[in-house]
Amino acid sequence: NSMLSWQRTAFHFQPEKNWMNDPNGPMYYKGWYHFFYQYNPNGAVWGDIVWGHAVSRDMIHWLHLPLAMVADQWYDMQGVWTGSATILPNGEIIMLYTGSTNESVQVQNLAYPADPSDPLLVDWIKYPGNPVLVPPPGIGTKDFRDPTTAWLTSEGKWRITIGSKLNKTGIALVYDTEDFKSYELKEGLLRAVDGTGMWECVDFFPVSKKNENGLDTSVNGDEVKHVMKVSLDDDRHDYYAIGTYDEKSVLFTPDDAKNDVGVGLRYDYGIFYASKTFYDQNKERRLLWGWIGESDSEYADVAKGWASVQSIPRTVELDRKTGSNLLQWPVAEVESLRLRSDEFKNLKAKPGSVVSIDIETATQLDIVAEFEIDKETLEKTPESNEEYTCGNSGGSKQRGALGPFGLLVLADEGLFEYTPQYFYVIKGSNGNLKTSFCADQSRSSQANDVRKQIVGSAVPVLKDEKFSLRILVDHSIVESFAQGGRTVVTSRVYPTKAIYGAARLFLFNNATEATVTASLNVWQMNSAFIRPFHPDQKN
Ligand code: DQQ
Repeated sequence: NSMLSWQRTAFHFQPEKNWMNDPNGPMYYKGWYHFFYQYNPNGAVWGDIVWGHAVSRDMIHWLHLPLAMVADQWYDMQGVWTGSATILPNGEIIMLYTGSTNESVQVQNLAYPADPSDPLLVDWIKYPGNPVLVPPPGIGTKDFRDPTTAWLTSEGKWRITIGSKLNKTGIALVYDTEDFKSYELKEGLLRAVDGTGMWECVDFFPVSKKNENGLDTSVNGDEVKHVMKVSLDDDRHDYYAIGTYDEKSVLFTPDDAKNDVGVGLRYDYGIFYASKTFYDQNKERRLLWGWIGESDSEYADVAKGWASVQSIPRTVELDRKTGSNLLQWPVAEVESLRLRSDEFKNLKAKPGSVVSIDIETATQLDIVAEFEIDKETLEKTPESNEEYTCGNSGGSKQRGALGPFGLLVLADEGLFEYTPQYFYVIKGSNGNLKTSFCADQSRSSQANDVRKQIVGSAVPVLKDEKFSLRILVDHSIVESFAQGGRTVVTSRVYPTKAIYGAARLFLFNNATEATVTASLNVWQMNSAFIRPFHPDQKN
């Protein structure tokens, strides 16, 4: 359907057609990044789930490969669901995934490459003794899924965790294994949080307290903190907590009880779900993949013949300045797509103004921007006890003394359509600034069959920091990283006018008092090659 084809991405991963959801088993092997994903080969809606597979040298340019695993056994007849890869010290690859059986029971299965010498890992073998795990007593047969990457215990066993629930309490079960075929259920739970419901796609990994390097999943000790992430089936968002992992008691304890697993911090305050990290031993970093769904109707998905994209992989590290949140940032490889750049220095935006940013087209962009509020206004603005949350606000139209200000992306010349990515700043007690970062989708499209929310969250802005923003724009996708990736917001937007050459970029300042000074670097982005598979490419 060519009318809707502009919404396809230029540099975000997507299959040629049909439905995609969770990222599965990401890893780096013999020079290639492997990416598997939940895929419906038969249509643009969820169902008939199997594992799609693609490989890349840089996670930007992809080669699609044949389906890695299909639903051909009693133990995965209703779906080859989400799973994770573990690379053993001897280089062997272990894939654990959830199967929905012929009776719709959720079980865990083991698979491995048929030919480990094939860097593309085209063929996969399912272990004949599958399933290796069935729901334990007391756990619902449909509440037991998404095994993690395994990590080593100090006694040399492998440990995994699997999400579940007990009534409305989200829980993570823990198993130890020596051979990935037989498992011992540990007493107790890695974590349990009341009221959070089913925990899907649990992820558990260490981050360094010392530097920006990522760590292998098995690293533990004084120099690391642990991160636990859950995907809440009930509200469809990915929540993480930072804390400590006690191997002996098999327990994760969050640093801050308010920010426990499933109730505090989110990876992304927009649309981003079922994410999964892996350790990239090639470049010593931890990378995060997340499923970015659609905000349009199922009807529109069927009409366009596809649904969902994947985020640009993000590096994840502990924010060593705050110590209390992660930093996410698009992998450096995406910068290889940068073409011409336009630089704008010290643009002044008066209260209540919109300034056109003179670049050619604005559908494929990488934007780096910094903003400052004029000091005089900051000083004379009275302290206020206003509370602001993006979702309950009037979006970019709600005016305060010091904000909102930011950028209008995917806008058309006449401003019939635009999607503000903005900061809202409040001068609180003792002159401390409280900052929110939000994306306002309410005027993103004149179409009426799409969801248009105002989303975002508080973002720490430390003393002497400017307000900073990185935005990737790719047709219907906007990924925004505020303050170096402390707060991230991804939007899917479906403009009808701001498409192709008609898309524009604007600076705006809707504050009533402050003048904002902005400096921007805007790159036009090349399209990535995403190539279909041809059988003769196999060898
Ligand atoms: N998607 C998979 C499940 C997982 C869910 C099925 C999360 O394994 O819990 O497609 O989106």
